[in-house]
Amino acid sequence: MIQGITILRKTAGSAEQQRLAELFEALGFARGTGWKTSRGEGISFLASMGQVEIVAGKEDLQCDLWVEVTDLDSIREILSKRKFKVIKDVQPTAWDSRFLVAEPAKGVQVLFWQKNRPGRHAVEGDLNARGMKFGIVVARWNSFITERLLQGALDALRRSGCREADITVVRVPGSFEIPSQARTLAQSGNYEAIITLGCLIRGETTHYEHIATEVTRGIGQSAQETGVPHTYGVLTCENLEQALDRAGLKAGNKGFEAAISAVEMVSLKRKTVSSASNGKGEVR
Ligand code: DLZ
Repeated sequence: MIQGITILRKTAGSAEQQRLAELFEALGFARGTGWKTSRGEGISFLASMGQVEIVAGKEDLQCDLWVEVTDLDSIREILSKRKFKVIKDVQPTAWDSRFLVAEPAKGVQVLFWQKNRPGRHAVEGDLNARGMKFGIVVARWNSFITERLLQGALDALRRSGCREADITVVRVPGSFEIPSQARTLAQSGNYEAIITLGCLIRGETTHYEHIATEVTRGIGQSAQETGVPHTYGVLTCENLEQALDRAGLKAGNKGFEAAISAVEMVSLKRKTVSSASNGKGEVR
């Protein structure tokens, strides 16, 4: 199983390395776990969305790192303000995007690019959770499954840059108790989103349908009435095998998905609330 992929690039010296780190922090990357020994230092950054791309054919742009961004012009501004070297200024690519290339440290070239969007683009939340506060409500019933969902959710939050101190985990007896606790957390005003995790298995649950309906309705109602985004990581399964699949075995981890959705919803809410309040309907 792949745990992570790291691109290593040696800098000319520590000053260059710090300068690179400064750039990535200015762009909103969250710091990962670095290391420092007598042999040197590694400063790591977490990418909120990562991919490995293997390219064949015609691609002339050779850079150490490619970073897709939502607003290339803001990146250009940050680079100028912080006096980072831009070696290729904003220009079109051959694939309906725009890019620029910076050299934030000697010999290290970073390409930033943004897809062209026809007309006015849709507003989307980002996946950077730095500075966001989350409440997680997790049911103890079927804890064999729900603890896996919780690990998935925590993993997603950490990887998108959320600090441990900004996450509160609350355990409730069963899924039926999730909505009321979710509402309590939402009403406290201390959290920007609530992530709900539980597991209902038809085989062992009398009135399965009623409980599932009630839990779903309760979570939705809490979200609507408090205005705090809630995301839904409650599995409703026929049997244990199906539950295991959805808790990380074969069909992803629903806890991970619920946490990523929470990050996106907080970001989206921040953007849309600020656009509503500036009166111009402008969202960046
Ligand atoms: C009682 C019960 C049953 C039978 N099955 C489940 C289940 O599959 N998943 C779950 O999260 N909770 C279950 N519960 C517990 C109820 O959700 C609730 O905690 C209790 O009925 C106490 O109110």
